[in-house]
This record gives sequence, C-alpha cells and structure tokens, in this order.
Amino acid sequence: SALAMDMRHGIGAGEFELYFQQQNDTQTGRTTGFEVLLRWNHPTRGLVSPAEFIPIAEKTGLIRELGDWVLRESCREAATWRVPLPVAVNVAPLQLGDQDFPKRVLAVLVETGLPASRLELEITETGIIADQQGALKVIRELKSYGLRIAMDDYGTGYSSLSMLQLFPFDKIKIDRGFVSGVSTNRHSAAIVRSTLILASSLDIPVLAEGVEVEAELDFLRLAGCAQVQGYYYGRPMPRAAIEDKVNGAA
Ligand code: G
Ligand code: G
Ligand code: MN
Ligand code: NA
Repeated sequence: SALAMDMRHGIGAGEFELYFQQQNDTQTGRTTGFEVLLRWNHPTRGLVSPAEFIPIAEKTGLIRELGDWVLRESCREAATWRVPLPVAVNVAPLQLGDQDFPKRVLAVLVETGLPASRLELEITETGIIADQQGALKVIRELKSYGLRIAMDDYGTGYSSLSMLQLFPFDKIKIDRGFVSGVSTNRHSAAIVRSTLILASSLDIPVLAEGVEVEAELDFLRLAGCAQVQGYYYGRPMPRAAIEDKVNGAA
C-alpha cells in the first residue's frame, strides 16, 4: 500500500519519533519508568496513529525494521538519562516470532551500553499464541540477559490465564478497558481486584493502564496495585518534555 511505502521511506527520513509516557508508584506518586510509544509525523498526512500504522507494518513485515529502530533508539535514549529509570518497549508478534530476536536485543544493549536491568519488553498474547514453544524459548533467552518481560493488554486476549501459567512474566499490565471506570463499574472493579489477588499469589507486580482520574487511582492503591500509567499522571510526550524528570531536575 501507499502507506507501507511511505513507512519504509519514513524510517530513513527521520519521520518517526519516540514518545514517552511515565509510569508511577501509587503510594508515592513517583515516576518509576517510561513506556515508549511510537509516533509518525507523516509529511502530508500529519501525525499518523500507531493504531493505524502498526497493523500495516505487521502485515508487510516492515515491523522488523521499525521495531529494531524503536528498540535501538529507546535504549540509546535511556542510556543518556542521569536518573537510571527503566524503559518499556513494545514488541510486536512478528518480532517475537523471530528466533534471532534475542541476539539482536543483546547486540543493541551492548551497542548502547544500557544495562539489561533497565529494559522491559512488553508483549501481548497474540505475540505468543501462534508458536508457544518458540515464544517460550525466545522469552527465556531474553530473560537470561537480565531484562524483564511484561504482559501487555492483560485480560483482553482469549486465554490470559493460560499465558500466566505458561510464561514467566515479570509484570502484568492490566488493560485500560478494565481500569477506566474501575471506581464506578462493579464488574470492572471485580475483575481488577481478582487480577491483583491472582498476581500477588504468583508474585508478579501489576501495573494498571489508562488511569485518568483520581478516583481510579484511589481504588487501585487501596486494592494493592503498585503501579499505574495514564493521563492522570501524564500523556505520552516527546523526549524534550521528559528531560527534567530523567535528569533529576523534577
Ligand atoms: O500510543 P497509542 O496511541 O496510541 O498506541 C496505539 C497502539 O500502538 C498501542 O497498542 C501500542 O501498544 C502500539 N504501539 C505504540 N508504539 C509501538 C511500538 O513501538 N511498537 C509496537 N509494536 N506497538 C506500538
Ligand atoms: O497497547 P498499549 O497498552 O501499549 O498502548 C497504550 C495506549 O494507551 C497508547 O495508545 C496510549 O497513548 C494510550 N493511553 C495511555 N494512557 C491513557 C489514558 O489514560 N487514557 C486513554 N484513553 N489512553 C491512554
Ligand atoms: Mn504497551
Ligand atoms: Na495495553
């Protein structure tokens, strides 16, 4: 498609930009890390949402090139921060399905000098269902370097529970579909509470996504959720806007 051709060109032309969204501790409010969210400044279409271009990148295989670029730039950027906060990078199913992926991640860590302990990779259920044994092998190798694996969009897949049984996740990110309205909707509240109890029994830390209002934060804190991410604390922002936070001035 035209968009796919534009994308290939755009990677080289510097049209892609990393945005960063803070993650916060529910007890102290402190920033605990950042998730990288990709943005595309298209020369004629303007800002194109990843919800639009990531699926195309996946279908065309361009996600490999784009994903490598995001990973390298994210690690390069995080390595410059004076405050050694972790950075979370989304990994697409096609990237995870590549048995060479761990080696490329390791090469990026070596090249950028970012300690593996400061990198978190976010994967979704769709990234692991196609070839579970292959995914498990890749995940184990990645973890052996010392980085962390988070399960993204938790609860939205077909078999989130079997994913927890099969894969050694270091973090669960509860999808914002369950989090928004958690303080007013008893179904959402029940699902979030039971997820927190389950994760606690499994010793897996939980982050709730999409927290927009104080009532949601209060609910989550009381229910024992340690971390949140969402507009309440901050939207995804360009690098210049997080400068103070990552260099210790804020
Ligand atoms: O930032 P938000 O706007 O709108 O992102 C939309 C979707 O795109 C989310 O599901 C998010 O996980 C995904 N996304 C954003 N950046 C990346 C990226 O660098 N790689 C992959 N694979 N997905 C991303
Ligand atoms: O799929 P993933 O969880 O990686 O994508 C995160 C998506 O959620 C991005 O599109 C990001 O812009 C969006 N997002 C982050 N915080 C909020 C929020 O508080 N409210 C809403 N509506 N979207 C959010
Ligand atoms: Mn994510
Ligand atoms: Na998510």
